[in-house]
Amino acid sequence: MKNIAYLSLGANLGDREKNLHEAVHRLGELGTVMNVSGFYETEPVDVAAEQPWYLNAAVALQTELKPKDLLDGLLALEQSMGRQRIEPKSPRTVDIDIALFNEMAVHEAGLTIPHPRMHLRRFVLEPLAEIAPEARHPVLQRTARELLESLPPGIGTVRKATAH
Ligand code: PH2
Ligand code: MG
Ligand code: MG
Repeated sequence: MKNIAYLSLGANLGDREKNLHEAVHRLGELGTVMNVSGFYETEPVDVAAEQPWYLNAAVALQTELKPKDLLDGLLALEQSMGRQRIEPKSPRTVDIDIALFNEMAVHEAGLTIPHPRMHLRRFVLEPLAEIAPEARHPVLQRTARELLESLPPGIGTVRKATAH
């Protein structure tokens, strides 16, 4: 069974660009990378203290893994790239979140799909709409493009950084 997962990648520690490139490469261990967005320079949102700006991107991954197994693989990948979980939302070498998985809604311990805040976050929706404007949020019944267009302007600046 082939699934399509849309992943949101973010880094704001170390060589952010190198970290994202390495993460994309390593995602090949969990499936087939079908598409990668450009990299976006983004203002931190939802964080307690001041921290560096992020580089964010989106990836379409075709995978045979079930959602929970994909999550476990992503957490192991993050860890092997030196991610330290000091406290929630602290700066990180790489964070890889499952934004969408097919058009499934999943509620398990430690895993909610669609990602519960993806529809509010420009740093997720801009890269996602670049590679999959028609990807649909199964609960809100809106495409990535529609969700992006309905965001209020202003909060959380997002700029295209490189075409990678
Ligand atoms: N990730 C967070 C919290 N805030 N802000 C930006 N710009 N990019 C992120 O990837 C990000 C964030 C929690 O994972
Ligand atoms: Mg995250
Ligand atoms: Mg995460």
